[in-house]
Amino acid sequence: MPTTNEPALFSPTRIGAIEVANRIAMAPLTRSRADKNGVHTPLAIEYYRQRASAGLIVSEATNISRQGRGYAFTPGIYTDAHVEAWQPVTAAVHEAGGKIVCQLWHVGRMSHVDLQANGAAPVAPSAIQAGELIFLETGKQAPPSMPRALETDEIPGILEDYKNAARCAKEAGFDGVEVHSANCYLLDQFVRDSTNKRTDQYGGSLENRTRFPVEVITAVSEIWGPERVGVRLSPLTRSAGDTPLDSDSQGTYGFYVQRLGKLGLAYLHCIEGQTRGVNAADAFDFKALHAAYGGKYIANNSYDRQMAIDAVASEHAEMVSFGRPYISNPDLVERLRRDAPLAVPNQATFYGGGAEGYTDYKTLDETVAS
Ligand code: 8OZ
Repeated sequence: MPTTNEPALFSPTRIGAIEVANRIAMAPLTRSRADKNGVHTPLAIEYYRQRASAGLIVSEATNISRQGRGYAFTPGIYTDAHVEAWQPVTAAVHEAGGKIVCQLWHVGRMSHVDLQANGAAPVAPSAIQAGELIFLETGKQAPPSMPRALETDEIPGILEDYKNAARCAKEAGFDGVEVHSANCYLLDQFVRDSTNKRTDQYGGSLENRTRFPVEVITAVSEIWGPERVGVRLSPLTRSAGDTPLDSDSQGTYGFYVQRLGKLGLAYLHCIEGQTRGVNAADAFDFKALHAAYGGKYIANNSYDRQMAIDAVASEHAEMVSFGRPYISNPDLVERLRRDAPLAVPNQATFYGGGAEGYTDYKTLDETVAS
């Protein structure tokens, strides 16, 4: 049990309807180790089990549909095979005392015809091509294909895909879902005026640009109850460096989270800066964003131990999530508790491959014993 003078970071809390053992979350981490149909292998069971001492695990971004897939070997949550592969993962996390939510992902324009059914073009709010690189099944990198602008009457079908994925996540035994509305993927493409040039009710005004993301989150909440639904945002992320920001990030995301604040969600999970870059609390007022949202907030992006302790103690955040440190420190909570050194992850094994760089990182106790 935590001692009374232990920082609040290590104490239990409740985030929406989810009771968590501590305030440390594992951020979603794309590891690209599923099979080519997005079905996890048993290695994923061990990987997530090893990390179950996190108060909350947010699964790696998980495709809600074939259309929503943009990177080879990322997992899905829309077929029976996906559900059956995730079931032992969630069971293992629960057996080890942890909680896990499924991150629901549609990449929008960040895809390639080779990853789509029948070589179809990826879909987006507007036909504007992304400048980054993505991985194909051949292992080669390629620029995303030119996307096709969604017809207004296709929107209900995508909402259905989100609902189907939310139902599948329930069947797979997750504790909730996190809607991926960050990192310049489909929902973020709708929010930003740089990627959304639509003239229907899903483009133009702030109300219109946030309409589809709010519809998705509302639809998913109908399946789970809003208190088991979180949302992830990244107002300052340019994806791999090329995607333009919104012309008024503070105003746009402030408006968006005000709408989200009315839905009674479990939490808002915010990447405070360029994803995988430095924390940029000086470039954007994340405290104002949290205040505009008004509910529980999970802070993310290059937090260290002291920053995390301070963020929870000052009530900037209810929880702090860690991404890359979780790759190489399965027992991150214990290491932070003891203020022990953190192992550095090997970048060469971030994406793709097998057990190496995935399930072979040791806990502190295993390191000391060996
Ligand atoms: C790294 C590589 C591929 C995708 C994200 C899902 O940035 C991702 C992702 C991360 O949200």
